[in-house]
Parts: sequence; C-alpha cells; structure tokens
Amino acid sequence: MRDCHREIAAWLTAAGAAVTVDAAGNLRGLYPASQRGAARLILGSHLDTVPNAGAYDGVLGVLIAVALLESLRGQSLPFAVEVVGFSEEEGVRFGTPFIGSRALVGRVDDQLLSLQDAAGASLRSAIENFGLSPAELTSAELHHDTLAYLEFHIEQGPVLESLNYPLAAVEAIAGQTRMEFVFLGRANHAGTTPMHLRRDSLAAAAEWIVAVEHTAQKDPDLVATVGRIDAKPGATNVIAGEVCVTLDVRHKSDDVRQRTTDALVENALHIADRRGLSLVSRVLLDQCAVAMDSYLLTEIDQAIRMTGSHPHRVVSGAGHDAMILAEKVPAGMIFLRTPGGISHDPAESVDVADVAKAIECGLCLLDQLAHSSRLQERMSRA
Ligand code: HGY
Ligand code: MN
Ligand code: MN
Repeated sequence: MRDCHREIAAWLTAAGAAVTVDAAGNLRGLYPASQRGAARLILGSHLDTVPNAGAYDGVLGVLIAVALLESLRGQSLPFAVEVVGFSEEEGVRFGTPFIGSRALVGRVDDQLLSLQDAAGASLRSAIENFGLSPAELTSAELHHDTLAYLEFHIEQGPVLESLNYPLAAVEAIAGQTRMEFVFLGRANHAGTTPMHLRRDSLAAAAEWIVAVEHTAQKDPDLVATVGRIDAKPGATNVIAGEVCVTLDVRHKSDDVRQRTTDALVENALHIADRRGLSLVSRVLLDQCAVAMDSYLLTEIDQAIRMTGSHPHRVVSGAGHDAMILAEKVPAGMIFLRTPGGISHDPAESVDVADVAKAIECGLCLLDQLAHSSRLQERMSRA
C-alpha cells in the first residue's frame, strides 16, 4: 500500500492536488477550486484488492480520477475535486469490508478496530503499524462541504460486453450478507471409525455447500457463494472435527436476501443436528441494497451520451464504496465494460478505448456539474 501511495501521490501532486493520507490509510488528493473555501466533489475508489486479483478492480477508478485532474491541466472548477483512494474495501484481511469508506462516514468504531486478522493482529494495530493513529479517525470524516461522490469502476460482470456498451450508469448496488459458519463434529481415525459412528464436519459442510448452490439457482437475481473452507486438523487420514466456511449472499431485494440467509442458516442447523454435530454462525456484514442518486444518474446518462454511447443503466452485484458514501452524500457510479466478464482474477482486463471513453465521460460530467444550477444551489448551502 505504501508503494501504491507513493506512485499515485506523485501523479496527484504533479496534477496540482495537495496529497495526504488519513487515519484510516485512505490516500486523499485535494485539487483546489477557483475560489478558496469552495465546496468539493469527491472522485474515488479503493486501492486494496483480493488475493490473486486482476489489475483493475478499484485502482482503475482512482487512476481515472487522477487522469481527470491531469486533463484539467491546472484549470480550476467552481468546486474543489478530492480524489480518494480507499485503503480497504474488499474485507479480505479482517473479514469485514468497506473499512476505508466507513472512516469517511464516521463508522469505524471500537468493535471494528478490535477485529483481528488470521494472525491475530487487530485493525487498530494494523493502523498503528502503518504509522497512523486511530485516535485521529474523526479527522478522516467527510467535510461538511462535500457535494457528491462519484466512482468509476469496472463492471466485473458480463452485461456491458453482451450489449456491446463501453460504459453504463449504476442505478443501484445489491445488498450483501457475509457470514462465517463453523461445523463442530468429532475428529477421529479415518481407518478405524465406521461410517455410522462418524461426526464428520467436512461431510456436513459439503452437504450444506451444495444446498447453498441449489437455493441460489432458483432465483436468477440471487447469488450465494461459499468462497473459503478451512478444515481441521486437515490431514488425509483424520476425520475433520471442525470446519469453518464463509457465506456471501447478494440480491437487489433486502427482503429476499434476508429470507435466503435465514433459510440457509436453518438448513445448516438441520444438517448439523441430523449428523450429531453442533453449529456456530456469525454475521460479518449485513449491508442493505443502495440506490444511487437520481440527479447524478441523469447527469451520468447525459455524459455517457456525450461520448456517443448509449446511456444504459445497471444494478451492481458487486459492492462498492459508493454504497457507504451514499449514507452521507449523493453518490453515483460509472461502470466500464469488463471483457469476458472476468474479475477478481488475473484475467481481469479493460479495453484502453473504454478507459479513454470513461475519461471523456468524466470530463463531460465535470463540465455539466460545473454548470449545474442544482449543484450551484447545493454549493450555496454547503
Ligand atoms: O465483493 C465485492 O462486492 C467487491 O469486490 N468489493
Ligand atoms: Mn472487488
Ligand atoms: Mn471493487
């Protein structure tokens, strides 16, 4: 992250922005307005990613924001532009996502700071080891003069490619539930324990994982994923006594997502009970679906039209920092086509021409907002 900060901070500085790192490790570059003390527009995305990832999820949105500042070539706007590179959005290390953007909306509390990574290091100690102070987290919060938040991001799915559109406006972001389940059975000898006397936690988890897939296959708008399984003691000749699995459930309807999650918990309890095991589950994230700002949507549609593309609208199955920022300020997102619909994998890619269109769209958007009476009115109130 330090290397990433160094590279991007150099580009932001060269583009005329004043660069800082806030107490949550977010990189922040403030490009001044034509008048001192003017309100600000935030352009951002996340700098962290997942294991064995592609090169574009998150960071491309930050670099498009840098490219927009570079394209201004020192020209100032009626509002300041703050570029934010969020430190942690994926939730890989501490199991709970959106830590960087939560700092901007004042939601990094002691419970979150006490979360531990696989090595037992707390979020609090990770912040301190990076040379930052959790006591200063309040200074990372959004300034009262923030007008809106805009995020460019790859779609990470197949829709835009199937329609042959380079860009799309995001109208909403699906809600997501992330959970951890531990099936507790009885470790025993693989060679001497008859099948009818086993309390095999790995077999129980496997039965449940198939049920998770079958449940999600019944609704085209529902996805449910078991992404990680840890079996103990993890030896070929030992029946697993304890298995921990993760669950990720997403749907644009919070009601469907909640009912699905409840049913999958019920199913896990039933399987464990029938096999003589016990089950412990805990919720790591219960994030509701979030609609993007309707006014920004119309401006994004118009900016996409200005690039000669069709202003298509999509619902995002992936979570984004925009859904956190939307708690406090109007938020909008622009998606770029993802060739092959592949993401969270080294095969993730973008077409350079689509990135050029995204930058062109961003410049149109900045120009539209600079002349927007709606935004002027917000600026006068900020
Ligand atoms: O998993 C997601 O929703 C995104 O990649 N953060
Ligand atoms: Mn991601
Ligand atoms: Mn992302």
